[in-house]
Amino acid sequence: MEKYDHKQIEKKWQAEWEKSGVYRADESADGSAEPCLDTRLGRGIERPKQYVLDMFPYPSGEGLHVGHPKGYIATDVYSRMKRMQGYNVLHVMGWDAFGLPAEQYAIKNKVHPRAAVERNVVRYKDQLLSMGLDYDWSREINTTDPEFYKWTQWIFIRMFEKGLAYESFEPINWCPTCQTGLANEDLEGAVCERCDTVVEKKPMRQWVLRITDYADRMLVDLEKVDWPESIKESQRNWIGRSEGAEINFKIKGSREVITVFTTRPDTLFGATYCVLAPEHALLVELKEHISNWDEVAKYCEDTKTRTEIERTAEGREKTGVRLHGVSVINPANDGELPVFVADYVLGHYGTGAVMAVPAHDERDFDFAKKYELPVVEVVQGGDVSTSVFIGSGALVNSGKFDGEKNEEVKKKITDFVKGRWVTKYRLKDWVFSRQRYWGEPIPIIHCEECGVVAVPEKDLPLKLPQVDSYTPTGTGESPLALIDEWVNTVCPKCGGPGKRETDTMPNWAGSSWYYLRFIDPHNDRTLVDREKEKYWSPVDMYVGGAEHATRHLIYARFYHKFLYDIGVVNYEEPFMRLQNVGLIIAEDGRKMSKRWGNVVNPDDIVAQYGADTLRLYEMFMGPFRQSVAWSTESIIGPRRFLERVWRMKEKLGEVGDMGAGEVVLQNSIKKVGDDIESFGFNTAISTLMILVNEMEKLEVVPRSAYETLLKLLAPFAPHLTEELWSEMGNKGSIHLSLWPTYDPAKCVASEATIVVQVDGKMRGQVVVPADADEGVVKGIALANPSVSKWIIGKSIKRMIFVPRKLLNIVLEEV
Ligand code: ANZ
Ligand code: ZN
Repeated sequence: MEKYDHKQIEKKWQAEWEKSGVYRADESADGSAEPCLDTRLGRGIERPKQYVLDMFPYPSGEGLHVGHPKGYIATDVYSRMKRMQGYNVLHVMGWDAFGLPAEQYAIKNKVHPRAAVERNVVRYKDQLLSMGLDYDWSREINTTDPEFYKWTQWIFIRMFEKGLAYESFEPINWCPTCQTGLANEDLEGAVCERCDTVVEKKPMRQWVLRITDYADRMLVDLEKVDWPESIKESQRNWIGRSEGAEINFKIKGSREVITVFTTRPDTLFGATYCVLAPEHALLVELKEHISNWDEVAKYCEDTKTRTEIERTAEGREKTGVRLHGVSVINPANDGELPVFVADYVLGHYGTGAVMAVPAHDERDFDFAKKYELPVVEVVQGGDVSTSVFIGSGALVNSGKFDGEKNEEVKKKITDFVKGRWVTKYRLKDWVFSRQRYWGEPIPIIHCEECGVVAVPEKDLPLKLPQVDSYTPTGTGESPLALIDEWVNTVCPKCGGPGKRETDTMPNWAGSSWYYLRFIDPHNDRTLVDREKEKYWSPVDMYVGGAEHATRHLIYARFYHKFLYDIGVVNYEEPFMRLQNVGLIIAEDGRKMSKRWGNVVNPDDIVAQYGADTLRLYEMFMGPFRQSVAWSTESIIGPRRFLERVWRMKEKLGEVGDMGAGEVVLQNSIKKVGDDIESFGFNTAISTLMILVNEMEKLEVVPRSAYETLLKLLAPFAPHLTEELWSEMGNKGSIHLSLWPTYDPAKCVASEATIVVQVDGKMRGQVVVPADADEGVVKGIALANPSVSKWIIGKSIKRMIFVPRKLLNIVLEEV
């Protein structure tokens, strides 16, 4: 009997699929009134569309390691099942190739970024192809392709026309290492996300997108999407909507007022001082009144280089300076209060000024202790002489409001002092300028006569010029500023001399809308055909890392809503379902990285064990969302499993039935389908393993049962199943065959949840078929990383098994 030889099978089928185009999306329904039909059962049934998408990669110089494809394999399994179930599937791949990493790689390796990207794309694509992924490669896109970034620039111009892209001169985050301005989303705490350098605040001219205009819709529409709750919650926090009051405090002896923003107007009677942010414009206006101006001015100057994260860090010692000669009147009780400047109050949130209530606000409490300011309790329930009280309770020291519940007087007190009830957001406008070479040029021309003018649409794409030196200038200008022939141009409005904008876009620009271009990748008239878009959008299933929660996923939703408003797209949200992929970490428990020398290259695994084994292993390692450690040793398990499926063909018979195993078969059809649908790939695979155990007990394996097994396994092991399917004499690809259906009557709900103990301590739970024996339960339990981590490296002495309930694994003593 010939052995399972992945080397022969895999390359052969990859070439065959490429030739026959099995994974091409059916375009017959694109932009036409005709539905797309499934005729596999003879009569035509309408095929619903299914758009499955991966967060497309930046093709790095190092190529893929085994951690990268985990998400791609998952969407591949998912889209294969969907295709077999009769969906018209769109599953696509492209390259997010602009941005700092590509540029830094190019500088380090002394190649032009374009050449580096081209080379890396070839390598990435080869690697993905070797894994048998079912992408429709006829739709491949690359964000650095002028035909693509023409539309990235086009969107910018539309935003500019609507007043959503504007020039600003405010201090922004500046990374001294990367030598570029950055958005808040590019920071990890106080440091640059790319290079870990502490960022500075630097005043400079830049382009900014008015994402805050969409804050509310982005918040409300989270209800419309089926995303992990944790991701929705990070977006809610990032957007940071807060309701509260704006209240005016009159400045004594002046006509000016300090307007504060507070979410706790109920504590107004307990305010004992006010604080202005160092950036607050009133400070300069009050200069005449401030007797210690020099001290104040120095404090403000010193604040400039400190980031917000630093300023608001919990537990950081509070600092500030009192404004001598300035005081304000509390509108609730006419009390006279001192005023400070302190950097724990931020210039860009609320009104840049607060009323401080030390009894009920942590930061104010710390500050008041340090500067010996009074603490006045107004909400009962704690002991404010020793600690701050932030709970709720009845009011005291609050005039006519005494005795009322604090929660209920917020609006009443606001009205009492003629305040305004308002909504504020933490989200900031998006700093969109980068002073780097490798990005989309911002399509703007500066003219002395006309001001800022957009590049006319007919001149798009505005191509990135070839340069000799693309290293940053260090002056805060992009390298493009050094190319006179490029900078000097004609104003499209008046024909006079103009200068091109030299900043480029951030690497998030292309990824904010790329998913639309896959729908219509070769359209040179519009970004995407509206009818095609209507058919394919929104993305039904989107898979990628959770680290994108407050970056790419915020930006893309903003872009999408804008495109909706200008009539480019038909739906308000881009991604209906989202699944987060857990990391694969290295065997040593660290992140896989060249730096640690612990990288496993998928090419080696594919060569030695085959792509099908790699795929099965990655889906079996543990729950999809969790991070798991790679173990080259464990790959042999999935490989042996495939060999067993391969050998089973020797026992095939045309007739015969599964006998008692029929229930297992029926259950497996249901469970594998349900599990793939919910991204429970590891349990789908255990189900298949149980089914194979059952089938191996038979003298003769019925052909129909074997075919069902192959179909259920096909999404995970597409090459092996295709080979066996064709050997059995079937016409056409197994990947276009009908997904098996089950008979609910024959499929008893017979599962049991078994508690797994190691040396008597509970280490996990596994779901198994109710009649599973000790061996089966052991196999499933050991596949569970939370159990196996207690066992690795030790030997099992004996096991105590209580059917349907418990498995206790007792280890040898060491
Ligand atoms: C008085 C007060 C009393 C406050 C109290 C809180 C508790 P969120 O929920 O994040 O919106 N605040 C307002 N503007 C600020 C700024 N620019 N920089 C720093 N802090 C600022 O927080 C709103 C609260 O944060 C406001 O309510 C204000 O302090 C402070 F017992 O006002 B509060
Ligand atoms: Zn940096």
